Amino acid sequence: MNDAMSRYLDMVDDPTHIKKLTLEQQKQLAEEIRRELITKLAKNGGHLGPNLGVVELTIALHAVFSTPKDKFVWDVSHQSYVHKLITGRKDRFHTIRTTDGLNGFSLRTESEHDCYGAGHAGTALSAALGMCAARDQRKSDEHVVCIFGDAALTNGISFEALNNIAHTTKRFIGILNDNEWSIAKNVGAIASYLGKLTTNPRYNQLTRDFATWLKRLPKGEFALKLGQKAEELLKGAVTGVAFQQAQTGLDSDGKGGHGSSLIFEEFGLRYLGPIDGHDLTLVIQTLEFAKNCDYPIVIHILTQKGKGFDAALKQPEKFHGLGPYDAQTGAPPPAKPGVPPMWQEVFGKTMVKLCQKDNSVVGITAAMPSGTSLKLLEQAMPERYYDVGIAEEHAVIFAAGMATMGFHPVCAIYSTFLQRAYDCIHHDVCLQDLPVIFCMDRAGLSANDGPTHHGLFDIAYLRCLPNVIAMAPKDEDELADMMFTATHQKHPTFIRYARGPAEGAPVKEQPQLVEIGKAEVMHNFANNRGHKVAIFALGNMMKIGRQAADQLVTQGFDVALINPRFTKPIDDATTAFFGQAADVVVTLEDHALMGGYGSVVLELFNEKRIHVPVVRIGWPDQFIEHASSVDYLRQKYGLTVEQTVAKVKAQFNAAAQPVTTPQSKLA
Ligand SMILES: Cc1ncc(C[n+]2csc(CCOP(=O)(O)OP(=O)(O)O)c2C)c(N)n1
Repeated sequence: MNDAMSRYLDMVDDPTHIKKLTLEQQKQLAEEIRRELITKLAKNGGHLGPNLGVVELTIALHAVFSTPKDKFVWDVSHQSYVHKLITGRKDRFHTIRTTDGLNGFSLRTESEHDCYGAGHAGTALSAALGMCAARDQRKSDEHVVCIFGDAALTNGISFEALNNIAHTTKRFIGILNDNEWSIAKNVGAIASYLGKLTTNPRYNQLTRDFATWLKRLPKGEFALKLGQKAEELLKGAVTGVAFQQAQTGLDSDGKGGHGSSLIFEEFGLRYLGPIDGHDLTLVIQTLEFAKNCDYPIVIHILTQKGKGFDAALKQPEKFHGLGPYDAQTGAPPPAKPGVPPMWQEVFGKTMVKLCQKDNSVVGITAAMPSGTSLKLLEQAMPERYYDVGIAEEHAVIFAAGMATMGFHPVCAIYSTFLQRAYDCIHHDVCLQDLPVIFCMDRAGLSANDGPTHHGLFDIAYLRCLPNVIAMAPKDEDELADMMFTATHQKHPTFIRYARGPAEGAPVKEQPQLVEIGKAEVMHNFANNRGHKVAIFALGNMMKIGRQAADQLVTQGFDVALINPRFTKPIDDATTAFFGQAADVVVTLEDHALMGGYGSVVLELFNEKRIHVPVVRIGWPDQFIEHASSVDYLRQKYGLTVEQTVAKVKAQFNAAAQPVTTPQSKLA
């Protein structure tokens, strides 16, 4: 039954079909789903490793519970692809993370089976508890199951939720999906603690009532087989000692784990595990048990990231989330020649250079060593590198603490994830005016990830805070200069740069200081009697600015091109000068228009009473969807050379029309 024509997967159009399959058929389905993941994701990439790890868990969840009535809340939700395949989206699965295709995360608008949207880590326990509270309020009976990874436990919000669960509800099912990996290897004391739970028989006692419950399963032939298999596997997965203890009640008070300092039990949650998360039989039985519990429970399952694909098992970090790959070998396509280095790579190399020269500089990442390339510092100077886990708030306050002692800590955090640490930026860094440096990666679009990952708001959320110095480099050489400049400041500094390839500018051997608040005039007016257009192109929008300038010059306009460099403090004098001299000003930014760089310029013109039309090019006031490419989205939303030129010309055409002022209307 495993040829392409007769797959069980083809029969599963919605989750009720899972319940109609026998256990053996469900196991076969698991293999088919693994194959589907490996082959379908090869073309466009995606979160392969995490999804290969939750195949049995997801089948078991749908075998035991019934969505959409019951609720599954996935933390981050990058591991919800199997859930998507089972919940009526398999025919569109090949479109995942592409234009008009499925989103790579749970999305409430995509399916009634996605009860909660996510993309940022650590939200699932709180959201699931909120659903439990709502259920209890309205006295309905649905089950809420929260699936969270071991790395979610490095996150503060998860603990805020854990602290609150036992006081809020009697019915809460948490599944701790422990594969020992965040994106990189999981870090910190909790990771070590989970390791102990897994390997130390003193901790992993099976509970007496669960063991009894397993033995009492109905004696039908099918169920008996399940029970026997579970017993064997339990012995294997949890160690013989633990299982015997559970059977005899040795060292157990019958509730399981009490007295063995299990952290979950201290939080008032029943802890069960660890169990083999790839043993479908066992996972189903454990979930059945949890379904009948009238107390909050956490089931600790052990899974392997990348299970079923050798390449992914060997390189869990690389296969956490990746681009296209060969479905047989896992190898990426050959690199295209002539592609500039990534912004991230230049950042990582510059960090090493800065740390080598300046003892006050250290690097901090919140679980993103490879994404940010801070791993280059880890490799070169591990003593100057900190991975604090998925803990952006902690990262920022930790940096603030170091800064009080004379250090220049560099927090490499994606623009979108830094949003979580906003109060820490305000209260701990800016209010105390500490020289923490923020390198805000992925400022701009993260096209195939979509709205949870686009970094389009940082200029707006930072510019209102006093003491901030905020910059955006036009190319990678200027990024290095800005990082170097930041290490010489006594104030908080923020540098935003995009995902992906930089501009191909040669990077100087030694970076140079940039004057704070000083723009760079790339090209001044020619004063040739053409209409004057001043283009302020921020950061990575310089390329579009340059090309738009060239086109406008060809069409007879007199164009000045300015690299603003700073969004705070901006270069008042240069900005005002060009505002006064130009007939039309253009601002270009890879950021939301509302509150962004264009707004900064408008405010300055207003203060200085400069009356010039300003064409602002940036992202509109809506959440931008995911798509196959940045170019597609820029085209769709008007951030292109052609549309910039067209808007400038439209501005002149509008100015040529007779103006209908309020007076002329009255007359
Ligand atoms: C706030 C936030 N910081 C960082 C990330 C990037 N990120 C995505 S998944 C992930 C690791 C998740 O690990 P875990 O929860 O253990 O799940 P696994 O992938 O191992 O199944 C990280 C750090 C994020 N999504 N959100």
